[in-house]
Amino acid sequence: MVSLMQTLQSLCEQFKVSGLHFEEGHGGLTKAVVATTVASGEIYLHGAHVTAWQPAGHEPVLWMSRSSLFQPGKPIRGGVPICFPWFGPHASDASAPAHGFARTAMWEVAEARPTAEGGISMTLQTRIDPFTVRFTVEFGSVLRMTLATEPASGVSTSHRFEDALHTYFSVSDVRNISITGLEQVRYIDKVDGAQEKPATGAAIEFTGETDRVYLKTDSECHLHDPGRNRTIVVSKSGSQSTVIWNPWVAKSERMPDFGDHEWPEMVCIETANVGINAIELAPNTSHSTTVEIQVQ
Ligand code: TA6
Repeated sequence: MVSLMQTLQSLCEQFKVSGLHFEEGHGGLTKAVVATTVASGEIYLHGAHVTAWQPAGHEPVLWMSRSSLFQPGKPIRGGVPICFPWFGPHASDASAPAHGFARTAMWEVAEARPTAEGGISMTLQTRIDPFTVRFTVEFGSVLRMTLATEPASGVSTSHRFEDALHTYFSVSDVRNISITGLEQVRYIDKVDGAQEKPATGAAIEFTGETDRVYLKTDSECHLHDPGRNRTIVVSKSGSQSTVIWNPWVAKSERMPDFGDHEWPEMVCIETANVGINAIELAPNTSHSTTVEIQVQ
């Protein structure tokens, strides 16, 4: 499949949907802007990266760093990075980009349409050998995102991949929130030697750098934020791992695209298939990882 790079003009001509337009975003990167009665949002073609979602009647839900880069070859910091076809550092190649190629790849818009409730659904696609991936985002009263992976044409053998929708949530203060839903799940503690630890039986609260990979779980998570007087519900399908992350002080200071004082503003709840939950994709099959986010 050879497709011309989509220009701003070609996108505007091809996808005429009320409530959707394309414009030049930060760093001159092309983004789609959604503005409807049910929700607003943004997605960059760079990395198929959702950078904003705000359902009608609520404050913005996703967090973006004010230090984020917007450059070819660099990931955007915040919103919903797509981690694929591996999560974290590459298992054997130290020169390979963290979290894989998807979040710095150029994706193309395959579809854009209105939804029954008056939102917008968009599908972007790219090829990351030996896979093709399609990312469908529904900007509505619920933010629904699906990463669908299948073998690229002509691939006749099985291939393993990891994936994660690495969602950054905006919170009043990470020291004053809690996350429920994972009380009964074992996890790998990446800030304590990647030890596997037993279920805590308690809600997750934050008193320091937190980087936990919960395995073999399809649990729904609730992010309780009394400072914003809201609970954010994160439900999923096709995902057996959930990652919870806040960098806290020292790690924030080590990341050039993350402001030193931004860490209290965010928490990541990531919908994933990593480690023992990685996917082995057989020829002529596909896998979809879906997350649905809504505000109560
Ligand atoms: O999801 C948590 C994590 O794997 C952390 O270890 C941290 O590295 C974070 O992802 C961000 O990774 P990035 O490559 O975007 O800086």
